[in-house]
Amino acid sequence: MTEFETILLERKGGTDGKGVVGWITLNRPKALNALNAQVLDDVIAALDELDRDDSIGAVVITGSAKAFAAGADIKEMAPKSYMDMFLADYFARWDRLANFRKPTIAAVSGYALGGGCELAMLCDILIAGDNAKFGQPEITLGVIPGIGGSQRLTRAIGKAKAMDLILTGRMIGAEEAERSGLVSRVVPADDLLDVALEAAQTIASMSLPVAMIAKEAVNRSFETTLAEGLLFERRVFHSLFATADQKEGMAAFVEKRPPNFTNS
Ligand code: CO8
Repeated sequence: MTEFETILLERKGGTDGKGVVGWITLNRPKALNALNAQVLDDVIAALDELDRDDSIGAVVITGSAKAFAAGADIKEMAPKSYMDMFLADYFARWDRLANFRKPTIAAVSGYALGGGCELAMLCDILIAGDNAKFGQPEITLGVIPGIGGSQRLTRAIGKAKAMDLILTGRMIGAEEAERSGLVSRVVPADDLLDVALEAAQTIASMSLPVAMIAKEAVNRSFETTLAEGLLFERRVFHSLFATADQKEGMAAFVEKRPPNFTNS
């Protein structure tokens, strides 16, 4: 796999009949994985590579034990003018992750602040170590969240809690994050990477097109009415009966054996 300046890109899993996982580790330890332009370029290039690789069925993004990411790079942003930010449409390209079609898991240990919390929320599933700390402290820097925090956090945890975090800038721990609906699982910090790999391998063992369609269906719920979303789901559900993987999955159940999906 390609080598990058600010991230490590690996391929994991794939043994014992398990699915193959693309593994991205943010790697700017001296800056607590602060997200600068290079990190963005590297993550996008890695996602492009993982997208092209048909053997990859899920992707995990993680950081270090101390920090998933402590936010956008404040030192890079500090001197910028309005026109710098506007003309570059600063950080709009993180949409690449939101629009990435294969399932993604954020495995969060330590700080996930500002852009770090937003990066985790761009993933489909968020698994936290019990040492994780989440927050949107932008207001303490004289700005507001800029990679979706005011929108995705509010959808994830509701208005009262989102207002609390965004207006006070306070951090919450993993337990409060799970209670609030931001996080799907909290696990002992030492087990985080194993649990994330296990979950990603499980997803990668499914039919990739079916997993991609399931992800699309859940994401529709954020963009449309209930009636339209339900119709979308039902029509897509019907369409899966044109796939070999539906035939295989149901035949395997009836024959009491594991399915052998062929992504077709
Ligand atoms: N940017 C740049 N450098 C950082 C960042 C950051 N976000 N966070 C930490 N660092 C650096 C520190 O400057 C320090 O570097 P140095 O050793 O050269 O002084 C190094 O990482 C270690 O950090 P600390 O010494 O501060 O470590 P502590 O353990 O004492 O504290 C904290 C850890 C609490 C996480 C602390 O580092 C902190 O508060 N960091 C900033 C958190 C923050 O405010 N994040 C939000 C950033 S703003 C943002 O994300 C906006 C996103 C939207 C932008 C979109 C634009 C459109």
